[in-house]
Amino acid sequence: MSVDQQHPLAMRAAAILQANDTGTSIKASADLYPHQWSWDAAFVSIGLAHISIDRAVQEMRSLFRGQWQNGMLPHIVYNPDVPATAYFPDAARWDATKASPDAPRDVATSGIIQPPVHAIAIRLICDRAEPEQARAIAREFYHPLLEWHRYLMSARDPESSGLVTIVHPWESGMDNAPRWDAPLARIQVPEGELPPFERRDLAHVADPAQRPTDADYDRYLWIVEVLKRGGYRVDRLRDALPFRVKDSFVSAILVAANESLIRIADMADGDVDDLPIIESWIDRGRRGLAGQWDTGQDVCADLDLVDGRPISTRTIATFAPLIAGQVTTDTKAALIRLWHSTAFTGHPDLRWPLPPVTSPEDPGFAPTRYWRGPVWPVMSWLLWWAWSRIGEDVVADKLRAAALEQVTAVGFAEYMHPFTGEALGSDDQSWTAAVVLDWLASLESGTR
Ligand code: 2M8
Repeated sequence: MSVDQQHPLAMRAAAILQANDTGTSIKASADLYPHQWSWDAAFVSIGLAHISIDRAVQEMRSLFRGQWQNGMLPHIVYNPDVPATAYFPDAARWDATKASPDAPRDVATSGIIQPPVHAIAIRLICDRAEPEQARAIAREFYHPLLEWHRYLMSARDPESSGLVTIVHPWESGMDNAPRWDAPLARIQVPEGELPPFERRDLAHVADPAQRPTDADYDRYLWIVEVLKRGGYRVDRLRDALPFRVKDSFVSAILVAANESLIRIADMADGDVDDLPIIESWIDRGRRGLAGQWDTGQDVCADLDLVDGRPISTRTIATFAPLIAGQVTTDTKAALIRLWHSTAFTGHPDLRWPLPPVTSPEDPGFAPTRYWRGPVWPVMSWLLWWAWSRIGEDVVADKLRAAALEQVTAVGFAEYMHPFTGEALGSDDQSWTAAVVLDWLASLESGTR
């Protein structure tokens, strides 16, 4: 599958990726995010594969340079050429190399994770490569991916629940979602314990109201402090961690990623003894997710491990069973109903029938604020991919058409106002450009 490089939208998307390319990796966005983010890099590589397979592979190679000895793939790989003042928290704030013997010695990284979409990306890149090249890519990434997933299934699921524990809202990727309001609100930052810091993000958006509040930032940084002091040993810190949640969305992505990993193992001629292990991870994930689905409310809940209560806010995370795939007939019917309902794409005020990350019917909905209500093109892509995967082509096609219309009208913003369509957050966001390339390529080839 390839994309018509003369298509005006494809040309704009490719130009953004090129402008954000530092040579070794692609900045998540032009100004606001000047380093390489973990799940951004995976989505970016899916788009890059339509321009150059080699460049797509390079993107993932750059990210995996940051992988820790314990298998953890950190959420940021810092570019040493970018001044420390360009983004906060900078690498020094994490101090990963000093705090943990597992952190790489020669690459500066953060000390937390992001959703594990990487195996999905590698599999898609392989699907687009010639067979010999695909085998080489699979061989290169199979073991790093296996170790990454093993870390998630062990250090992040010591209970063998099938659900991944996140210890910071940033680990969910949906940093400021109302899902995290209750667990975050209870965190008290001890007086005088948090080293001072200066936020850099507010300088890059039109209105500070599009970003998290200062109170949220204090708590985010306090969690970083606790993690750092504990050597980033999430498995040992356990009860000492102020934020501990079983995240259904991350868990569902891991199920889908493990399915991709099986295919990668096959292409890489991986050790056949690994296969039952990966299959058991998939089963465990599916069982865990099934336990989170609340039929009465049509919600896939998260679980707050600190107070033991489910978190049932209405965000796109509730489509976790769809992302994990293989849904039962009843769950599928419920998901389709929910999707078309006024809680998501059927809301009468929407500019395009695209899912706001938080439902307009959730009390935490805020249409302009980061992860609390806008439409994120990259999330539209993930859900499009998921609907296609379970064979719901009509839903998927409509979603892709609306998403392309949105970007054509608004540009390659980080997120958009669901009602007015206004561009919000950062301009020229790399993953927005990347998913547009993938959508265009899928349209041209008639495949999904
Ligand atoms: C946002 O997160 C970073 C922190 O990691 C930030 O707000 O500074 C989130 O949208 C996250 O999901 C994304 O990966 C990152 C870069 O696009 O920005």
